Amino acid sequence: MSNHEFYMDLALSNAQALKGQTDPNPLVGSVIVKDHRIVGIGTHLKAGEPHAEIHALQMAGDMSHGATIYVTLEPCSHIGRTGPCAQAIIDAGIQKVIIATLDPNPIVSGNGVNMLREAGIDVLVGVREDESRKMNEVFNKFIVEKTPFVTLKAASTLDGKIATHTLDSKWITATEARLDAHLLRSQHMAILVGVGTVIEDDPELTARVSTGRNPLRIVLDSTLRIPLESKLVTDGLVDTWIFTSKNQNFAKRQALEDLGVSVFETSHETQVDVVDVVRTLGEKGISSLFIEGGGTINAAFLENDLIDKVVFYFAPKIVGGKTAPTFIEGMGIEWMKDAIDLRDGEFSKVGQDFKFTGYPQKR
Ligand code: AOF
Ligand code: ZN
Repeated sequence: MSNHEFYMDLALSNAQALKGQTDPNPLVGSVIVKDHRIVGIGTHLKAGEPHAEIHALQMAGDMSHGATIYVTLEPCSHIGRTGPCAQAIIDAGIQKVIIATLDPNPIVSGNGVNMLREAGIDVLVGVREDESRKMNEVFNKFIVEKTPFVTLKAASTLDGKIATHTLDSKWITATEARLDAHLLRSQHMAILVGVGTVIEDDPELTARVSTGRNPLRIVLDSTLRIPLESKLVTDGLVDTWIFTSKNQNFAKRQALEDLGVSVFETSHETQVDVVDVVRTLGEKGISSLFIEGGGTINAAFLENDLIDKVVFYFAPKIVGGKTAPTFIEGMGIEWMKDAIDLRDGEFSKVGQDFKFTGYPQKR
C-alpha cells in the first residue's frame, strides 16, 4: 500500500463512521499531510455544516502551506450553503490535492478539479475510487435522479419463509442479526412497512441502537385500516406518513391528520401506487428508503424496478409448508430466464445467521 492509499483509507474510515448522519449530503473525509506528518483531519458531520476539507484546513492552520490534502470526494466549486472548498484549498496554499472520486453532483462534477488545476495545483484523481463511490451509493443516486436509494430488507429461514404456516414468526433470526438491521434502519432517512405489519405487530419502527437517529416512518395502507391507537399514530417519537389509494376511508383520513399523521393519496384506484410513493419521497428530499415489508410489498417494489439494493438475513433453519409465507410473493415471473439477477452479491455471517447483500439488475 502506498502513502496515498494509507491516508485516503484514514479519510474514508472517518467519513464512513458518519453513515446516516450527513444525508441527504455525502459522506466525505479529508486528511492534510505535511512533511510526512498528519497536520489536519476533517469529516463532514451534517448537511448544511462545513465540508470535510474546511474542518481539516482549520485544524492544519498555517501548516497547510505547501501541504498535500486527501479528500474522498472532489472539492466543491459552488457556493451552496457553504463552499466553495476548492477556493479555500487554493487560498490556504495547498500544493497537492489527492481525490478519491469526482463529485457526481452535476453542479460540481469536474469543476472543482478544474478550479484547482487552473490555480496551478497538482491534482490526482482515483485513489480508492471504488471504495469512495460505494460509500456514497445513496448520495450518488439521489443527487442525479432526485429519487431515494431504496434498500429492501428481509429476514427469513433458509427456505425463504418469513413465518410458519400458522403465521408464527418470532423469532427467525437471532439478536445479532436483528441489531445489525436496527443499525441499518438508523442509517436511512425513512423506513417503510405495510399496514398488515402495523395491525399485527404494532411496531415502533425506531432504531434501537445507541447512536442511531430514527428514520421517518412510512406505511402503505390502501383503505386506511391503520388503528388510530397504534404506536405509529400516537407515540409522537418520529413523524409517520401514510400512502393510500383513491379508495381510502376519508373520515379516517381526517382523524389521522388530526392526530398529526400525514396522508398522501397515490394515483391508483384501489392499491397504493409504489412508483408514486418513491417519486413523492424524492420530491420531499428523502434520499434513502429502507423497506421492511412483507412478501406482497416487497414484490411490488421489485416488479416495478424500484429496488437498488437488497439485504437478506437468512437463519440456518428450515420450516417448510406450502402455505408458509415467503419474502417475495406477488405473481412471480413465468420463465427462469427472466429472474431478477443480483449483482455484486456478498455473504457474511452475523452471529449465527447469514447476511446477503446484492444489487438487483434493473430491467
Ligand atoms: C458536503 N460535505 O464535505 C463535501 C460536499 O449544501 P452544501 O453547500 O453543503 O453543498 C453540498 C454539496 O457539496 C454536495 O452535494 C456535494 O456536491 C458537495 N461536496 N458536500 O455536504 C462535504 N465535500
Ligand atoms: Zn465543499
